[in-house]
Amino acid sequence: MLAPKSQFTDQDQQAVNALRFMSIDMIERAQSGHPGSPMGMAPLAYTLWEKFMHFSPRDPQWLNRDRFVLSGGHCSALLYSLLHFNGFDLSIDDIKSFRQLDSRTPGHPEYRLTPGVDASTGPLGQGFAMAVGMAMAERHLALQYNKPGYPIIDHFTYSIVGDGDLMEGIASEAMALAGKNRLGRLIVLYDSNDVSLDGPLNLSCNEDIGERFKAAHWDYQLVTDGGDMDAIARAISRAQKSTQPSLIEVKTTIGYNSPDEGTNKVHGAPLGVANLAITRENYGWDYQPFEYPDDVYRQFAQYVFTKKKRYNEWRGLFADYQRAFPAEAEQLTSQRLDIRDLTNHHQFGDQVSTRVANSEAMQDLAKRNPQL
Ligand SMILES: Cc1ncc(C[n+]2csc(CCOP(=O)(O)OP(=O)(O)O)c2C)c(N)n1
Repeated sequence: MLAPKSQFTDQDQQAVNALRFMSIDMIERAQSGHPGSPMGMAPLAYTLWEKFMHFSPRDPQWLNRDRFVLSGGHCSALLYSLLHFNGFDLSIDDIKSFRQLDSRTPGHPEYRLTPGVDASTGPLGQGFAMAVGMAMAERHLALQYNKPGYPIIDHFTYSIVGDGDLMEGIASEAMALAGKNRLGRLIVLYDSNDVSLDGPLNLSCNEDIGERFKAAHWDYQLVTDGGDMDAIARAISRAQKSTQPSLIEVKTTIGYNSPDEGTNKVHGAPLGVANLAITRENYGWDYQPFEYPDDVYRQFAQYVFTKKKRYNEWRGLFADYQRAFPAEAEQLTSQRLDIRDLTNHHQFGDQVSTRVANSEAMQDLAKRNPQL
């Protein structure tokens, strides 16, 4: 029997390698950074961004864009490469300024500093928890603002997490909350490379992650080959249909195709001149640092072009919504809070915990600000 035809072409593979080499080039130039995971997870990130995620590089704050949280912020070079190739406002000079003071490409991604970055990450586990919060926000906004015939909020929240993220306590707490609330529009891809900062993962952890997530009412899938983009795409398609939050564990190789692949040597240091030369050869990558073929730019541009359709449709739908429900539309897009119901619950000098006072203020605000 013939194997089913792949939906990915040689051009896709070259674009994946461009993500790898841009990440490597940035780290090499800065003489600082984490090349291993970007190299291992480039195929899964590419599949997610190009084949599934809805975004608009011209309108990075689009209200109904799919959210993306790179929980392991140390892998930022990969995120910046994705943003650059997908046409966000992040130039090759920004890329070359990786990890320099005042640049838009700091060592760990920062929300509001870099267009297209949805969350500041770095402390492991926190990005996972922020993704859970974003999925809860999506659910809340959809319930508050969608009207029959006007599904103005219906995006997915995606996150890529690593071994270190899932070891953190905060990730367990957020996992439980997401499972309990059946956040079906939350899809987490787990870059499962069995290597962490100080060596093999099993130095500190031999937990069955899949069983843990299943116990918390998540949908769990395993992709055994992190280079198999068709398998990754099938898993994401399936996860999109689940009414539970999804964890897709993708087995990858840290520093894939470099001399020290599969070890912590490639976790947090530049490859170095000698190993980089071998890596270039292994990939057949004949380009100079920061030189990427036009074909690669064209390949990304094609995907970005196809994303315009949904964006434009949404703009049309939202324009109708604004006419039909002007008050709701204004509330949803306003950056201001209506503070008319904010009242003094206490006299100066009262003994009241900040937790209680905060809760009272939030409840007051929520009366006139259902977008909160
Ligand atoms: C809470 C927290 N503790 C420690 C660190 C330092 N740190 C950065 S990356 C890393 C290892 C992460 O391992 P993994 O998720 O497997 O990443 P990979 O080795 O695959 O790049 C550590 C311990 C951190 N960023 N946050």
